[in-house]
Amino acid sequence: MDRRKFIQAGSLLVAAGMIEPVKGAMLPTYMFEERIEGPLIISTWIHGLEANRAGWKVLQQGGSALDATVAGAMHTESDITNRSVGVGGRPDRTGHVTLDACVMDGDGRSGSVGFLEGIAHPAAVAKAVMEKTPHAMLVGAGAKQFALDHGFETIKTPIPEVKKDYLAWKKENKDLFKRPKINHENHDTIGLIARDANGNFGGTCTTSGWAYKMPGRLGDSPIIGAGLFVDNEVGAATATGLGEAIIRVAGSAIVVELMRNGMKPSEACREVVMRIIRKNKDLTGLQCGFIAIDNKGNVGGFSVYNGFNFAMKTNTRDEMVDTEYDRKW
Ligand code: SD4
Repeated sequence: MDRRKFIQAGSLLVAAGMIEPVKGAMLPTYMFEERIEGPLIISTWIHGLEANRAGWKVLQQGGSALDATVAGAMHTESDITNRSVGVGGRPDRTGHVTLDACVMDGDGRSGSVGFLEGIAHPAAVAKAVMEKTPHAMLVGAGAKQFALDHGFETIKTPIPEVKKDYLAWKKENKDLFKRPKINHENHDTIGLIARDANGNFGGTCTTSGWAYKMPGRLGDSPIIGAGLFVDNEVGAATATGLGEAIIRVAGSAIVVELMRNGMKPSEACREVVMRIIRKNKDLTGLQCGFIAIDNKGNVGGFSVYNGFNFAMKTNTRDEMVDTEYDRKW
């Protein structure tokens, strides 16, 4: 029996009351039953389509998976309509737009920046941290100085539309600890993972983080093992959603470890999402989603709530994929 039929048969057995479903969960499913050959790049959310195309150019020219994901991330960082990444990002509650990003390659090299203000491409700065320093992470004023010393492009943030929204928010919003609603209407962090023509993996994650966060707050996106993890021996995973919940389960690192122990990408993503669900009594607004690729070319994802999707580009595909989820909004 092939896997699709197996899953359908499983669903029928559940419907007929012949097997018990896991409480509050769906049967594990696989987004793709084919094993994808050759280079591939996948990225969170709809803006991933264009980011993937930018990354694909690098892959087509024989470039590395890491460089492809950085190119894709930089594309999204330049998009002034994106409210959670780069130049168009929303500020913290004091009006400062602070950007976070990390990169990792399949040999375990990584770089990261956090709380970086006024620099257009945190993903590229994260890569420079990896390549040009003995460190894994630079934050705040030090990260900015490093970026300036290395000639990275500067920006003025928040951009006027974002500042207008911020001022309106400040007037109306007294509940400073309210959770953001991260769903299909309000999302944008981009996590990209890829496999290149040599079979090497790489990934990048970049964000302006939780809108109106406390100053100094970092989410999962610049944290290696939380927002991103890559290992050529296994594959790669990246995350989007409420960073605090993702950090607390070491999300992307665990997805990769579960794949190392034999789970398919969707199963591994689902297992980490279910841990998040078990650990958080209040799931109001707590959207988190993971996507992953394994070194056999299986691709998958899973999210807490419906509405999460990812973009996928391969030699034959250029499309959005809806992930499975545990809860409905
Ligand atoms: C964060 N994970 O800073 C990011 C936010 C996000 O879609 O993914 N938004 O917590």
